[in-house]
Amino acid sequence: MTTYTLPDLAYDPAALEPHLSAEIVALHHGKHHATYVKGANTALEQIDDARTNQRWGELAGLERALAFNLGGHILHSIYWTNLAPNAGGEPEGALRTAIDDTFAGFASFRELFTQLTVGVQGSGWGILGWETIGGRLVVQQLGTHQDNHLLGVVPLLAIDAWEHAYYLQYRNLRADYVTAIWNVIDWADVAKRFASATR
Ligand code: MN3
Repeated sequence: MTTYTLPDLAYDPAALEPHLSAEIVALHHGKHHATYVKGANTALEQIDDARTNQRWGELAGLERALAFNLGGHILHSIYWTNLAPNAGGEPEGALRTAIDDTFAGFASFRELFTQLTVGVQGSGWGILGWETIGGRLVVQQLGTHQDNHLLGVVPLLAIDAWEHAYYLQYRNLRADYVTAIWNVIDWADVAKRFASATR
C-alpha cells in the first residue's frame, strides 16, 4: 500500500519573507501538512481494515476522512511548489496565452482569482486548474480540501485560504495575504504543471 510522506520544502521557511513569515511556513508545513499526511495514511489503513473485517458501516466516514486528508496532502504539496523566493511576476508562453484567452487577460484573471480566494466561506482554497474533458482552464473555490471539487480537474495553482495560512501574520486580513502571495507565485512551476496536464 502507498504510504504518503511529507515532502521537504525546496527552500528555507524564511525564504518567502516578508510576504509569508518563517513562523507560518514552518508551522504550516511541519504541523498542518504533516497532519494531513498522517491522516491519509491512517484512512487508507482503516479502509483496508474495514475490508478485511467486513465492517462496511465504517466506509462512509472513512471515505470522507480519506478525501479530506489526502486532499489536504495533495493541495499542500502543490502549494509549496507553487511558491518560491524571488518569484512573482506574470506567466509566459503557452500558459500565458491560455490565461489570456480564457480570462480576457492576466490582470482580469488575477482579479478573478484574488476575489475567488478571498471570498472562500470559512476554510478552503482558490484553484486554477485544467479541466481535462473540455480542455480548458477553470477556477475553483474549494471548501475545506474537497467540497465543490470539479471532477477531472488537474490543479495547476493552489492557494490556501485557511486561517492557519495567514493569521499569525495578517490576522483577519485575508485580502492582504492573498495580495502578498502574488509576489511569491512561481509561474515556472505553474507552467510546468500546465504543460504536463495538457500533454
Ligand atoms: Mn493549509
